[in-house]
Amino acid sequence: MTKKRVFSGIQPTGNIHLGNYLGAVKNWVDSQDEYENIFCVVNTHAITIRQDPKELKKKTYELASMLLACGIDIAKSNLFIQSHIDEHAALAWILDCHIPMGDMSRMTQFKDKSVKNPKNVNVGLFNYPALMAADILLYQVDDVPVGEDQKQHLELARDVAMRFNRDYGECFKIPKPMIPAVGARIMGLDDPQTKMSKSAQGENHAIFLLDSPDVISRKFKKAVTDSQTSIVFDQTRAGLYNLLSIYEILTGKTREEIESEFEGKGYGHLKTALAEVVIETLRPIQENYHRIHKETGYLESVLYNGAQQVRPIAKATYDKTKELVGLL
Ligand code: AQP
Repeated sequence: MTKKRVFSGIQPTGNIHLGNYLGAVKNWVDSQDEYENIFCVVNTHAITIRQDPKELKKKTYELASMLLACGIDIAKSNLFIQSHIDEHAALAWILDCHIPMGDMSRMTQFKDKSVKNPKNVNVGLFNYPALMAADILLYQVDDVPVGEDQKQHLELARDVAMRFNRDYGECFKIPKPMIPAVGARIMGLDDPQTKMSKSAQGENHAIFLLDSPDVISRKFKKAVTDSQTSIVFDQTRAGLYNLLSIYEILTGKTREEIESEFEGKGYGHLKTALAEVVIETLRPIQENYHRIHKETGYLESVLYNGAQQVRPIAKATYDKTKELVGLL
């Protein structure tokens, strides 16, 4: 039986954090055997926010090393860099011409990011979802494993694909979101009302995958909770719920087991236990990262081969699209 195909991407816009890991990367790694996997460092998306060119290139390779360090196995998965395949940007243009302004204007990420970057609200930032739709539709994928924040973009990708198929004839497979039940939206430790984000400023906002044990302990100690005392899964207590969710995913324990583990104990206990679990989870990832990142030749060959393998799929879809709209 042929395996279903998944595609997902991550931006080299900063340091990868626990939200990216739990909401996306961990799931990519855990389900590698089940699927035919295509993963991508989406550097073309990253320039929707102004980047230092040298830093962008450095971050792109660091992120690719980190994905391998997290357990992306090139024997089971394809890993490449978005800008190495020109069809992403080219298909995005054709899709742009088929997405109503009204649909695009509803995207909440554009609104959030324009507020965060008022000096550079560019057309690319607005069109970001068309490029994301192209990333996915090029590879005729079944499922897209992403965090909750990408759900709206994925709906737009599905809509444009269905509209295109209806108007021009069958071209794109309609992808489905694959959003984890827990961890789909890890919140900032300093502000549990906002999602953990690479580009947020606060010193204690995010746990980065390369943070040292001391830094991880310090950030959890400072994590915002509330003035109550019981340690229970209660969504209305956002800070506590966030910490418990991270603990739940990383320990694999049930909610009942966790609540009884911390019964009668204070937030300090939870924060210490959580820091230990995160430190132990990240220890092998950090060791792998430092080893892989030194092997520049190896990394470049992985990414080159990755692009070589998937380019024919991208090209076939793009050529079909061009033909259907009368461009070929
Ligand atoms: N806080 C989060 N909780 C769960 N999942 C998350 N993801 C991002 N933040 C969280 C998921 O990580 C994947 C890669 O994200 P991205 O690099 O494409 O960019 P993003 O969603 O815009 O992530 P950031 O960290 O907030 O980056 P910046 O600050 O650059 O915008 C996606 O699957 C995403 O859902």
